[in-house]
Amino acid sequence: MMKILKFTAFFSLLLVFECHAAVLITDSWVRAIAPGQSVGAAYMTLTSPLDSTLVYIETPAAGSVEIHSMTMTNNVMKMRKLEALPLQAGKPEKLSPGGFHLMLFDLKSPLKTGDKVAFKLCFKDKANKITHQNVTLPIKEAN
Ligand SMILES: [Cu+2]
Repeated sequence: MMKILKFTAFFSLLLVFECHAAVLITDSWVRAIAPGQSVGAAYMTLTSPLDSTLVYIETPAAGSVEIHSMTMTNNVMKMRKLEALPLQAGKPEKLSPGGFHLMLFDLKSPLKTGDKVAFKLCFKDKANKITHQNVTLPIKEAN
């Protein structure tokens, strides 16, 4: 009896840890683009319960995905590729038009409003452990 209880307690701890380790992904969407364009953008708010880093993103919809920052310098918009996006525990990191975004290159097909795009996000924790999260984003018009 004792053994079973101990095992159950251990297992619940594992479950709790797993749940808490997941990054909360909200306000996520992909910008609709006209046919013929090969580059797109995706946005989302990432809230990690623990210090973590977004290190890699992939989607079957694009050949490659990069993390970009966008800044205004002397009225000129500048985009810069980031190798990774650090996430502070509990602090929402917003990827939105005019700021951080995911840039989608070599799009396989047009991004039409109403369709959905699947993404796989890879996060690295402080112990360098990599975890993956799958998320599906709706395609919307930018307002
Ligand atoms: Cu960009």
